Amino acid sequence: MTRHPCLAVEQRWPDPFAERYRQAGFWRGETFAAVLRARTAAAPDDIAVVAGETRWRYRELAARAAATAGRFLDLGYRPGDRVIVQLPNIPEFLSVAFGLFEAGIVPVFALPAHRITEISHFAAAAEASGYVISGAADGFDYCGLADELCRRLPAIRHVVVAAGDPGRFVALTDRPGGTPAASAAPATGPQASEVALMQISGGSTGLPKLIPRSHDDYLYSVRASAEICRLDRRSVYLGVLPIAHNFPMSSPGVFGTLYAGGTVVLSPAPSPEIAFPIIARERVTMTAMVPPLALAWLEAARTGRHDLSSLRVLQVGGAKFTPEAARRVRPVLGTTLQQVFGMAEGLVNYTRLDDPEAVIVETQGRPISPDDELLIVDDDDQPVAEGSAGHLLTRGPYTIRAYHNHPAANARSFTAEGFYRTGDVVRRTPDGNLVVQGRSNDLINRGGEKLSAEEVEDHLLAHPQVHDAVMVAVPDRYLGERSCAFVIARGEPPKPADLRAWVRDRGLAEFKVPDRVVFVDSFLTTAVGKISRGDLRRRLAEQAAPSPPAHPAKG
Ligand code: AMP
Ligand code: DBH
Repeated sequence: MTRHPCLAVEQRWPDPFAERYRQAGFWRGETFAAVLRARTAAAPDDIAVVAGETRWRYRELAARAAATAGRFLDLGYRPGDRVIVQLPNIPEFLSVAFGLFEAGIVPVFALPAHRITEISHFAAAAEASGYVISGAADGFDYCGLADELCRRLPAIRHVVVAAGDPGRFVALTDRPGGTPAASAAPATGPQASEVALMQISGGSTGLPKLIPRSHDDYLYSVRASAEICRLDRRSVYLGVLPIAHNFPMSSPGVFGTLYAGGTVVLSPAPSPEIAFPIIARERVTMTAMVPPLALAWLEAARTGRHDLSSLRVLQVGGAKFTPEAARRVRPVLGTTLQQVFGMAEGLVNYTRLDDPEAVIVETQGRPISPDDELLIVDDDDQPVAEGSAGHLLTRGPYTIRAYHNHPAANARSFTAEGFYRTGDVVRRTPDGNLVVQGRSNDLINRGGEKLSAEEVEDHLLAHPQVHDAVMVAVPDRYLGERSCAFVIARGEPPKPADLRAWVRDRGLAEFKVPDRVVFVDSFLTTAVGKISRGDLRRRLAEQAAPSPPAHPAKG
């Protein structure tokens, strides 16, 4: 029997909801593989992907995806199997993704910044049996990471290196004894109601969680996003953020661009020095970025050395973009700003391209779907007065009902009625747009890169000279937030730089290393009896210095 990647019972939308979403035409029974087939049939010679000198037409992308699907099936992978994909912005990202979609194998998209601790956690949580990397990229040796992963997790049967010469696609390790029991290759492709891929949550408590997205729900958000952004065959989308992230992947991102039959251009790095010449050369029409990068682009564009006249839409999201910075986008870059407030769990809000300038610069927009249900509630889950700030809860046709295999997180993150607790504090303006006011949980948003205070604290606590540690967000002019770890030493305090090196050496992504380490004798200056760690974090955040310099020295 071939196992198909079905949603688990708790992840399914209850029947009346599923029926409504199908009736409304949101869920169309389309799969990612069918979308690529349709675009390829319609315009096989249109350019699908550009990266440096590499240009793949739709038929070439489709052929490579088919070859990838065949290769994985030959290696013994079957629909429903899960594979960790950790690739930078290279064309093979898309041929691997569509290849796995076609075979019904579920890619779990890790970020290039993730390191062994995170990758082994994802692989274990997803029960992954394969790992796709690019070899070396950005000066980091992913093969070394793969070796370590294989040592830790015998369930990883293959490491696939998909990069370099575009034709190359090799299994690095065919691990002895790892060949799966032969089962028939699937007679039919995956169904739209099944899991297409898994995204990774920023995660406010402890380790990141896996987010299962079905073809139906993810493609709805991709298609509707492409419509909101008016993408078509002539659109040229520049991927500057790592496209493994949900925002540049699907809002509308690279998938939305391919959905519309447009061209995806991949930038090897997000800096203006690299990206501006690419925009000029490829006549890029749209791109997406986080606020700190938008500030850098605004600064660089003032010199006006590059022709950015093709750029029509600049999306900014992932963290709060201040109205002051937002106001400069049109005059400096000559493009329409679109604010995007989304989450890998589902809900995405956009300002619309023809909104009044005040809405575009002052709000984070409104939901994609008329069936997105939003509640803004107080600490007791009761609705706040219209216009007041409160916790945002949501459910709808592309917001998950449960994380992958994580009952404890599901109990915390979803209400009994199936609403997802976003952890964001928002208010709604009279015209229905959302303004993000802050967070209600202990997720630190470092310029769009999310990290859990608790996850890093656990690593700090493992240090022999650390008695206790609490990490908080401190406001920062450039990144929005930075991390500051308050530490009570055991005996002689270690050097802050050594403690930061300790966290890095534990195999965590660099963005999780505390920006500052402050040693204290105790966490509380006043006696307050019992206090939750959450309260403690909030108190320490208030004590922390308001804002370090724009480019503080690490240490
Ligand atoms: P993640 O869980 O990693 O997908 O990150 C989603 C979170 O990023 C949201 O819940 C928000 O806290 C934050 N976020 C995303 N876009 C924006 C935005 N435009 N403004 C403020 N916060 C944002
Ligand atoms: O921050 C995010 O996760 C995010 C931001 C904008 C996102 O997932 C999205 C749009 O889809």
